[in-house]
Amino acid sequence: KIVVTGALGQIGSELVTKLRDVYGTENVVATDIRKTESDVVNAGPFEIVDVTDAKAMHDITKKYDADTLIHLAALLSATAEAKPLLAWNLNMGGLVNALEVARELRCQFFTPSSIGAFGPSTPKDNTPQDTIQRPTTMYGVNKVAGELLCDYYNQKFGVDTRGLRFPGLISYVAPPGGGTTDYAVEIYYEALKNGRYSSYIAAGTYMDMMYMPDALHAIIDLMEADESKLKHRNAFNVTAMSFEPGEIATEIKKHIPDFTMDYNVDPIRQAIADSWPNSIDATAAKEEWGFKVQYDLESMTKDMLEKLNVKLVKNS
Ligand code: VAH
Repeated sequence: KIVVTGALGQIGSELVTKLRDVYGTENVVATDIRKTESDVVNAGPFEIVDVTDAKAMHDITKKYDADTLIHLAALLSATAEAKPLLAWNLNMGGLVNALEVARELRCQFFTPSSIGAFGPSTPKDNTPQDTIQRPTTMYGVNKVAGELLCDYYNQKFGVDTRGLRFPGLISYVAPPGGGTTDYAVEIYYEALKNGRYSSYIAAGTYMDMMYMPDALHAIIDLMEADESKLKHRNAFNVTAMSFEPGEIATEIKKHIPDFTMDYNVDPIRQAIADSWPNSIDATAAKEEWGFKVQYDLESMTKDMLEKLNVKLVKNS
């Protein structure tokens, strides 16, 4: 059985559905701090869990006799920068609670890292798997500390911890909350609803991105990989594409010719984006567990606009 924290978040809301398809609905327990009217809550086992409550996490994992813990509950970069102490307490407190549960109950463990784990002194182009990591955001501090803590639990206690440094993830099911890369999701919603978008990230700002279906496959492929083949654990660089706002706007215009974009840069999220790489190198992931992607900017945009259009029409 698999327990997922943060199951109602951007990754969780799609990963739970995917895991239930692959491993069976009853084998995937979704947990989050709140309940919503959604398939994640109504279509399979769901529990309210506050990840800062170590006992609650332990009891739920034990109740379902889980052998895998996927810890997704966290504050993303922009929210973390606005509330750094809350971010430290939730992101690090939740992580150490989850790692303790994995140690005590012998669970395999996954938690995401991010391109946010790199900073201004990291090589910006084709950022290597092993390189300097001095992030200047609270989110980045949390992600680097999280990577080190997960490696420590593997080396010290033998917990099978694995992680992925995700780029910006683009999805049409649950929009992200509080991220810096969220512009690349919002732009599709706005293009369909209003035919225009005002980007809070400046032209020419390159960031790595990935379509959610590829991110879900990467999590499952990594967790099912032969442990003896892994030279790295926490966490693998993974990416599908790197683009700047003008390029995604141009791709959208191929489908919505009247679409226009202008810029209203948010200095806080721009500063976060400027501290991150332009593009990262995913060779280690490809070599050690066969990482691959299906979607590039063109195929993602086509699929995203089609699926989002259906969703917006249905909800209108
Ligand atoms: C964020 N979407 O913007 C997340 C992610 C690489 C970006 O970590 O904070």
